[in-house]
Amino acid sequence: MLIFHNEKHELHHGKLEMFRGELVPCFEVPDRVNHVLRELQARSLGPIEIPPSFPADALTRVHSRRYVEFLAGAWDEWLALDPGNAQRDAIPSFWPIRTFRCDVLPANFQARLGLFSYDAGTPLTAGTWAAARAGVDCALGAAKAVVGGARAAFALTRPPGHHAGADFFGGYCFLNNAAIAAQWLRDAGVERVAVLDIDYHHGNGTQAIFYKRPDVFFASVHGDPRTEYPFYLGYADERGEGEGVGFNLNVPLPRGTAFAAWREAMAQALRGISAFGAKALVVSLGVDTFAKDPVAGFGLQSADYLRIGEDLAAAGLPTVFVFEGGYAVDEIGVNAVNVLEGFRERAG
Ligand code: 6XA
Ligand code: ZN
Repeated sequence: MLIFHNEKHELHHGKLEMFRGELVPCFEVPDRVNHVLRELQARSLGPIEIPPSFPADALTRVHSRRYVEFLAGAWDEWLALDPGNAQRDAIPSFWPIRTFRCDVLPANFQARLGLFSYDAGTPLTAGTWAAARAGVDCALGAAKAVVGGARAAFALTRPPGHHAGADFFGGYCFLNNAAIAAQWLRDAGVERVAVLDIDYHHGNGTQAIFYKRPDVFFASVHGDPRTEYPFYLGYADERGEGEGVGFNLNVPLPRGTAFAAWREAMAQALRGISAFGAKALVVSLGVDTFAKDPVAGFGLQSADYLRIGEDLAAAGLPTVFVFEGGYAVDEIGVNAVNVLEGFRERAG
């Protein structure tokens, strides 16, 4: 399996995030990817490459231009406010919810930071843009490999992407790697693309990006938004809108769900993808479904990830894996690589 590694990921290293009422050290740390990389090397899953750079218009196929421009310049704006900000990450604290204007771009930086985000858990740092932008190249490198005939490819990157919408960041995500890869596959001529999100958290950004479209099917298995982040999206009755009705499938599961029930939920999502007639699959691969994950609540064990890989391979589709969440840092490498190894064993 071809693996694309984001060599700039460490440039994004948040200090603190708002979590349960206090600022705590970030869960989304560089070591996450380093553990996966070491495990990939130890188990020889395939060649590990740095991707080429892809043209920036792949970003604006999914994200709004004003959002991308804001992100690209945000750190410089933050520094211009106060040189002391070099020691502090930018964290939003105002949001224009309901009844507020979102069409006017405020001059105030903090106001724009809030306009383009939805939580206080996603610090923007000096290297966020460089890391996120290089991560998109990993996702596109993997998509290109699959269009070129590879059975599967893996984009190993952080920051993750699936919570980022067309014009907002949140949930540690800035650019939606999986959505950008799916759109790139469409633009490369793949008629119908499915995105399957198996991170613990609902991929609200990816869902929103494709919600009105019949050409990209979004399916997600995740913690029930009644109790689990991101809370405000991910219910089973969200089936798509307009031409997109019937092309969105959410399978929310209660906190505490163990592997047998989780596996049946993924089988349900894969049946939806098969009925859709997908020609390629993008998997948002989060491993925060692991029992010991500190920010999530399912009960999967390390060996279960081999079975997940096998089940995904059995779908028989060219597959782009994109790394998302997972914060049990010591086990994250084994769990993520188990999915890829299970896939490889089954795919042959
Ligand atoms: C709240 C928890 C964010 C979860 C991010 C994640 N700060 N998404 O893992 O997949
Ligand atoms: Zn997650």
